[in-house]
Amino acid sequence: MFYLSVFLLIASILASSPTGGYAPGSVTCPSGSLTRKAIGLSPKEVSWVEGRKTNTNAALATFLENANLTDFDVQDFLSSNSPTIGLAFSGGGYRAMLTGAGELAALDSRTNSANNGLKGLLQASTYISGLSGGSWLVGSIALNDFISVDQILSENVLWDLDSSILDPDGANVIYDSAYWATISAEIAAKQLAGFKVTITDLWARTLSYQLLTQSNPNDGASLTFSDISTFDSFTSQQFPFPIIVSDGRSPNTLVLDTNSTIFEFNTFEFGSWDPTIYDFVQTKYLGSNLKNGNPVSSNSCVEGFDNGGFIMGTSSSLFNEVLLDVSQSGLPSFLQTLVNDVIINPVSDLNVDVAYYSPDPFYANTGGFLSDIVNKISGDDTLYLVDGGEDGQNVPFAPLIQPDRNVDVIFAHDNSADTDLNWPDGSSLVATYQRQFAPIGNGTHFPYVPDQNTFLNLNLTSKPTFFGCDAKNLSSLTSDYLDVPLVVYLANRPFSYWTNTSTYKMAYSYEERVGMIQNGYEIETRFNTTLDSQWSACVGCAIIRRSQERAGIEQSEQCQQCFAEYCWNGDIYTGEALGENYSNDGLVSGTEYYNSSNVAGISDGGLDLFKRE
Ligand SMILES: *[C@@H]1O[C@H](CO)[C@@H](O)[C@H](O)[C@H]1NC(C)=O
Ligand SMILES: *[C@@H]1O[C@H](CO)[C@@H](O)[C@H](O)[C@H]1NC(C)=O
Ligand SMILES: *[C@@H]1O[C@H](CO)[C@@H](O)[C@H](O)[C@H]1NC(C)=O
Ligand SMILES: *[C@@H]1O[C@H](CO)[C@@H](O)[C@H](O)[C@H]1NC(C)=O
Ligand SMILES: *[C@@H]1O[C@H](CO)[C@@H](O)[C@H](O)[C@H]1NC(C)=O
Ligand SMILES: *[C@@H]1O[C@H](CO)[C@@H](O)[C@H](O)[C@H]1NC(C)=O
Ligand SMILES: *[C@@H]1O[C@H](CO)[C@@H](O)[C@H](O)[C@H]1NC(C)=O
Ligand SMILES: *[C@@H]1O[C@H](CO)[C@@H](O)[C@H](O)[C@H]1NC(C)=O
Ligand SMILES: CC(=O)N[C@H]1CO[C@H](CO)[C@@H](O)[C@@H]1O
Repeated sequence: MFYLSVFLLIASILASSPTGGYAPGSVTCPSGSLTRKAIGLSPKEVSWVEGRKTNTNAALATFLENANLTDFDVQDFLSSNSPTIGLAFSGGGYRAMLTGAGELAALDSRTNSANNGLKGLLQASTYISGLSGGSWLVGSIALNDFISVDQILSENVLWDLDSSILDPDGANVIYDSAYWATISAEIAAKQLAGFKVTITDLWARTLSYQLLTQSNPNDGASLTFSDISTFDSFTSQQFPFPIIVSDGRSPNTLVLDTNSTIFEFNTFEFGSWDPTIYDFVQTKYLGSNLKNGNPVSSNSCVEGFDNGGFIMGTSSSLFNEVLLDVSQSGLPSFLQTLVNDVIINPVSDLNVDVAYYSPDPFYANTGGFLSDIVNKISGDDTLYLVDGGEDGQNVPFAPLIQPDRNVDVIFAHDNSADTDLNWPDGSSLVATYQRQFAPIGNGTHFPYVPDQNTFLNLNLTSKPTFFGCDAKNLSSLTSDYLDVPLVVYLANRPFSYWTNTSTYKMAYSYEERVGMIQNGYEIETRFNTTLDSQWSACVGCAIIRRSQERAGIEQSEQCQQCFAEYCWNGDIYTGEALGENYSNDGLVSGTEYYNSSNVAGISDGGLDLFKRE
């Protein structure tokens, strides 16, 4: 079974990048425009989601039947309602990837564990988004034909993080030099094919050795993000629609704020819903030279630019910084030049984390309003993309709050390092909440959330918290308040393992990986439901809430109790700051759901470069 899937993967890899390697290659252009305005979903996504709904409805029926909701008729409900569920996985390096993996595994019906009350919710979800470290999770799972976390752990072929990317085989210098030589040749080939390369290409290739299958003869060098659309598990709509997020940034600046343009990659399309771009291009033809969406020359389109590792590398480009520490003496001269350029050149230094998308697919398009901002990010023939968490929105909500996607409930997995001790404090939600009020928000909406102090001091990060529980109260945000998703917020928290490792910890032993993943599983399941036997019913109440509000159905007594327990009720913390005491140990000491004797200490060998995600 395993060998068979590897074989199938190899077969599809051979069919992707026309060069059979990392370099993109020329193909004949398809007819017609390769871009479209961001009006509605792409026809391909519409038809995929339609197929997906059959599967999610069946999985949701099973989940709701098992969740033991009282005064609720599952079949009756599903005969006229079909809630759309989105899952979001934040950035935060391997911490976010591994903790997120445990959270994901808790929702996966394939996970080999006792009933946890949530299994099958992955199968019931329509969308899954990731950025930076979260993109490694979503991307590597999707690009490996939706492999399960269980399979990754038991086969131990993916996510080998025993040694850092900088030193992939420990002390084995010969293996290392072969590794760097291969990577150098691949990136040089991309450059030779006429594409600008940056340190993001180097980051992308190294990352692929860990995230894409090692049984693959070229470690994902020719595996593209558009290839996902050819996988059996995708064409039969077995798993949610994967989306990876990245930010646009003007060249030679470090400015990123509310007004930054957010880009998404999905297997069909790449582009932005923001008014600054408001355009999508077919992912498969990224790298093609387009004018107003049409190929400049009909026999010179490009395929293979949308390399899967390159897209994950773009979303996590903050980690380019790590590569500046690599021992120069071990590197081929081509890579030495690439790395040295950003070390010694002050202008390049500002661009250390930039990925070049050149030619810019949206160059010379007619643009949206806010065209001054367009000119800054795509004013020449290159589109400049950086790490998806750099705008402070470290949980990738943007794709899930697009009204066209009709998402009813978002499970927000926040593994950010906001506090000094690397725990989340809700900053990402605050940033997404605020963005809706700027012109760049362009009709997206997000429920009310409080400030970070409230998150910490009212225990909104110490157990799951629901936001936007009562749609009517969102009528001050939009008249379409019933379409604003309810957010189930799950912040990183220690149960059996210290999952607040540094964002820049670059190596994890097998035992550390298992510890991180298990703690993620416990975050999602409320410590395997031991803290609340009603947890799965409460999750069910959150999922059905918007449908019930649309139909004017009163909540059951049980759901009202759940909402009293898990909804943020609008309170703002104004008392004496507990902040310092809170961050002294990252948790409220003495809580019933935390037992320090279960938590093994870990040594943190991570680099501490930035504290942004
Ligand atoms: C929770 O469930 C997981 C998966 O079955 C298991 O590995 C772990 O030991 C359980 N933890 C507790 C505290 O029961
Ligand atoms: C639902 O109830 C059944 C029967 O009482 C029980 O076996 C099952 O564990 C319950 N499920 C959950 C998620 O609590
Ligand atoms: C974002 O843009 C709007 C106008 O387009 C402007 O009013 C606002 O000040 C900008 N915000 C930031 C943080 O630059
Ligand atoms: C937060 O949790 C702690 C520990 O369980 C508890 O003592 C405190 O009252 C809680 N605060 C609020 C506002 O619920
Ligand atoms: C309800 O809406 C008001 C604004 O009208 C807002 O200040 C408050 O935080 C909201 N409450 C909740 C629980 O979302
Ligand atoms: C915070 O901790 C200090 C000692 O570190 C203690 O004196 C103080 O009472 C604590 N404050 C609260 C609100 O718990
Ligand atoms: C993790 O959190 C604990 C408790 O808050 C703290 O003692 C420890 O220093 C933190 N570790 C890191 C790497 O920040
Ligand atoms: C904490 O865990 C240890 C070891 O699992 C156990 O012996 C102890 O009773 C637990 N303490 C509490 C307060 O639950
Ligand atoms: C809802 C909304 O405001 N949508 C706008 C988003 O931006 C595009 C491009 O400027 C407009 O055409 C839409 O009307």
